Amino acid sequence: QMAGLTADIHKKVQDHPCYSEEAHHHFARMHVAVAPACNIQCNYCNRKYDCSNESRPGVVSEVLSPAQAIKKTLAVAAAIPQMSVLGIAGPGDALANPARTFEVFRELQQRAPDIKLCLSTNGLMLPQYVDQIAAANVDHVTITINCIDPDVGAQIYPWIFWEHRRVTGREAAEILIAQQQKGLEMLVARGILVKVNSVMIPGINDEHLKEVSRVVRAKGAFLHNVMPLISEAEHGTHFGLSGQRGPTPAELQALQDACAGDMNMMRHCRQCRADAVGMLGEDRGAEFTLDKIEAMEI
Ligand code: CLF
Ligand code: SF4
Repeated sequence: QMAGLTADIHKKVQDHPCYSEEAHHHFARMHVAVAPACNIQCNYCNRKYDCSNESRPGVVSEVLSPAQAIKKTLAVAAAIPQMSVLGIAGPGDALANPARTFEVFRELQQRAPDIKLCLSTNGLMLPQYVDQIAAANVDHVTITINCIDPDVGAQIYPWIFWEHRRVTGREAAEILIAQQQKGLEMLVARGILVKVNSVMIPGINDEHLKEVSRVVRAKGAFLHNVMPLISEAEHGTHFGLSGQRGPTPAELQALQDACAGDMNMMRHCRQCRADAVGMLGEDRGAEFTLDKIEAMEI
């Protein structure tokens, strides 16, 4: 599946547990929850919980200051030798909290240059920050792209916050889609590896995601990760409360197979929390709570 990579790309993916199926058996990732604000509303999100663009809804992460996040990262890196990647993936949107996000990246680049930096975003502010992302040595960016058709998007995103005002409906989806696609092209042009996450929402974007997959591949995305909508009513999301169902495992796999004709598919995503620590599927966060970290000498 990953055959034929250039040496440069191989180097970038070989120790990233999300970008390489093989690497996830040997390398760990961690997230620091430094990004509380968000600039859009997704119908599959409950804003009280973590960003479900990148993670499983229904869990809440303790928000850290940049200084606390840096200390935590250094502590985890010292304790878990397999820890190769630091990601910022919420609990809101990394680029809706740019000062906090880039402070963490800048400091870590100085103090722990071996740790790969990873960023996950809804893409709304991506074009404005591509230069800063490249300057921060971030090699891996995930954009959540659920549609390229604004009529589909209007059913997923009730509003976005754009240029100091709230924009709703089809117009909101149009702006978000344009920003995501432009951001993708700009990242690819700078040699940054892009993973596209898509949330599969039966009856809304499931058929459409095949076209999304073709388009993002044509623009140079490296990997596509189709994740199932999680819509239990207790998560309190719009979709959950309105009775929208998530896909069955068979439906998810059929769509992943259909998209796989076009590009590398990620099939080992564990929908991690915004404060996840450890190997994929493992959560060692309880060993690194704030009180424990504050007590450590780093
Ligand atoms: Fe984190 Fe995401 Fe980077 Fe990985 S997670 S910011 S790319 S380091 Fe990975 Fe977790 Fe799936 Fe995300 S398994 S939810 S794809
Ligand atoms: Fe929620 Fe993430 Fe969507 Fe923002 S981008 S509304 S935090 S799922």
